[in-house]
Amino acid sequence: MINKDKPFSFDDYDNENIFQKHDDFQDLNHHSIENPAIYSTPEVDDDDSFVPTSSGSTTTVQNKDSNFVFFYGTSASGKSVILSAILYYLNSFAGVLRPKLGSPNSREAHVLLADFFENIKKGILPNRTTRDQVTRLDFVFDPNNKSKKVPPISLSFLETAGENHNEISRGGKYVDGIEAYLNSDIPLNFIIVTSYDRAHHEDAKIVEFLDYLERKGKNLKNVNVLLVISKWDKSGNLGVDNEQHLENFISERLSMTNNRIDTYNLSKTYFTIGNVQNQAGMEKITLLNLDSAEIIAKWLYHNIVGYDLDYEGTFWEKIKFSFSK
Ligand SMILES: Nc1nc2c(ncn2[C@@H]2O[C@H](COP(=O)(O)OP(=O)(O)OP(=O)(O)O)[C@@H](O)[C@H]2O)c(=O)[nH]1
Ligand SMILES: [Mg+2]
Repeated sequence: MINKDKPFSFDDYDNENIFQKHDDFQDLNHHSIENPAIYSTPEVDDDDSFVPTSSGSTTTVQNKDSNFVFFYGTSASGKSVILSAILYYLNSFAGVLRPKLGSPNSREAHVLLADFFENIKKGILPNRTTRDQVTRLDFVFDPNNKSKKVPPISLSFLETAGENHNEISRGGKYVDGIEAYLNSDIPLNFIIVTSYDRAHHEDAKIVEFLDYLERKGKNLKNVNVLLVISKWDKSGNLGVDNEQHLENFISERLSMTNNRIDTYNLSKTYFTIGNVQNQAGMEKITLLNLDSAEIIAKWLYHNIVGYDLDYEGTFWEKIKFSFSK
């Protein structure tokens, strides 16, 4: 399914100008969200009291020229591990991932990325995400595949703590920092994470989230949503024997979610970071397996660009160009 919104691609820009967009970029942590619509209280004349009104939304998203990836999942469902595995895969095997030029990520986001890469190689899992903070990681991903059909893209990952996602249950709302992204007219891709061992408790919550998106005016038929069953290694296997295995799991344990997925034709997959073992009270990765991270990364790229990351066009393109000379 392709984003209706036009993906942000560097093909649309002349490189000279892109690097001049510095002032678009603020500190990319939650400082990036300002409150332009909140008026300060004016001096009040005794006889003529005046209460300022705020116009609509009080928070806006800065720098919308990107493809946003929003993770949904309860605490410890595995969101940060999936994010770090996707980043690691993109940067180590599929191409180069670099912080977006002119958009110095907040120090915190830089630290997060450096930690991810350093730790994952040592088998150390990422730290738990801090509540109420939206960490925004802005990158340019430059694929190794040099086909013209496989352009560099801009990716902005939104990392939030699972605790925040509990806030939307029973008609609640997210903190403003998260709401701002969901209210904005930006290309959003959603990765919904629930784990192998907890999925059966989270069926209703996931449906609530999908309803929430619809209330926000997102037509699920046009939005990219991927359901990921994380910690699949807990099944005793690093993969699935066949597609039916995953289908059965989802229809048994997540029947309501499954129903929505089928209605809206959304995507589903599983994820595992490899083998995880408890060593002296601490969970550590004892075998790193990036196969499922690769599937998610490729899903993302395909949805944004409309072509596969490993699109085999280069050879034909070369022939075409040599003929047309
Ligand atoms: N066996 C196994 N355990 C995993 C896997 N991924 C994550 N875990 C475990 O789940 C824990 C939580 O993972 P996180 O990615 O930090 O979870 P999160 O959803 O980001 O949690 P919050 O930041 O609290 O919202 C990890 O510390 C691991 O112990 C996996 O693929 N396999
Ligand atoms: Mg996290």
